[in-house]
Amino acid sequence: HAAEAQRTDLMTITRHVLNEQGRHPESRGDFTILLSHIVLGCKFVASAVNKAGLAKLIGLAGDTNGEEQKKLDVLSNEVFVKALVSSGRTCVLVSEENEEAIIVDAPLRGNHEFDKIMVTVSSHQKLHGYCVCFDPLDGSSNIDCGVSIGTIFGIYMIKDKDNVTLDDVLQPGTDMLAAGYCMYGSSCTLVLSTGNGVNGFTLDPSLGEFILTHPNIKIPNRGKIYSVNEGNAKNWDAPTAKFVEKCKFPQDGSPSKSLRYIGSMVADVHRTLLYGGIFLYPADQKSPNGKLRYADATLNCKGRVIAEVRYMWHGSVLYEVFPMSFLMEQAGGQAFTGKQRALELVPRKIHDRSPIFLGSYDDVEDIKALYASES
Ligand code: AHM
Ligand code: MG
Repeated sequence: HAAEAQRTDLMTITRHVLNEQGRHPESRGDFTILLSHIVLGCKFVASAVNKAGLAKLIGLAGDTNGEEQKKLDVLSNEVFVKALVSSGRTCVLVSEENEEAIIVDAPLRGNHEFDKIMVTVSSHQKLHGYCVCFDPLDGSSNIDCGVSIGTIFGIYMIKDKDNVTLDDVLQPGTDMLAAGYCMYGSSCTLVLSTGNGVNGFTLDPSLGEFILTHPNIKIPNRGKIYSVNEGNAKNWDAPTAKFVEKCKFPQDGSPSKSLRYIGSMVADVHRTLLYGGIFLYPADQKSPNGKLRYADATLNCKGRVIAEVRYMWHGSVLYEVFPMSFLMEQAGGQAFTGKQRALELVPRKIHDRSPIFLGSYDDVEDIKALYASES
């Protein structure tokens, strides 16, 4: 009977978030509204990703005038920006695809008449405004061969939505209100935390709804898998190299770990969250004396050389490192930069990057110990 009850009593993502909201009597549903727009973006991208191969080969209906199809990442970005702005709850958007932060026009920050009627706020009350940092479609190298890709997002509350500045975005990850990702894989899975554990929802295409399939995800304390681009090994620093050596040739009698690396952060992190283990995007010292300089991505760069930056930082702080670190901690794991707890970073620029080690609590303890013994 219990199994039957599960099948007929569907916990959709909206219902779940509304339930959570019930614990905060002061809340008026602004977050639920924002989230429903994010969910819409994810559904759109899921459908576009599914059609992408076909669209390329035979073209899609409606695309008759020979215009080139928009690249999926560009299309996804447009969809998310429009969905977020039309939620009427966003003040600032930071997207991997946009060099500058998008400051939402004041009338669209939840002040318009429609909302005043719908949400019945009295004149002295203000609707909540949010900042959303996102990578609309991460894992671009995997798009054309049909391997899993994903959307990543992190959400902050804006303090004063009538005076929005970039400082509202350049906050430590510990200030984040919620974070999540959606993976477009063999199934479409949305993983979300609003600071009260982590839950996973799978898209039922026949219903068009995300259904709670992975309640209260906890990452195993130790895992059997490590995940890293070993092609960069010659540029690793000593702690990373030692760590990976130990994964392959453990000295303490424990079994060696398996290597899994997809090259889509969402897919690699999702597997890490469910199976345990560690995902590494280490600092990359690309010179014999460790001093060669690569861009720190302040220009949305992909490896463009500029002066005086020592490493090529990989994970973007705002829309990769913070959301994934938030989820890991919420699931009982850890996230570390090689120097500090990842969520305590304070980004100086919106496209700042950082090395990242995240996953099972004990596995991350090991890499922390190696860095500590180095300094
Ligand atoms: P993208 O922003 O071009 O999509 O690249 C981001 C992806 C991440 O998802 C993944 O972790 C990383 O690039 C893999 O990089 P590499 O192929 O250098 O190992
Ligand atoms: Mg990316």
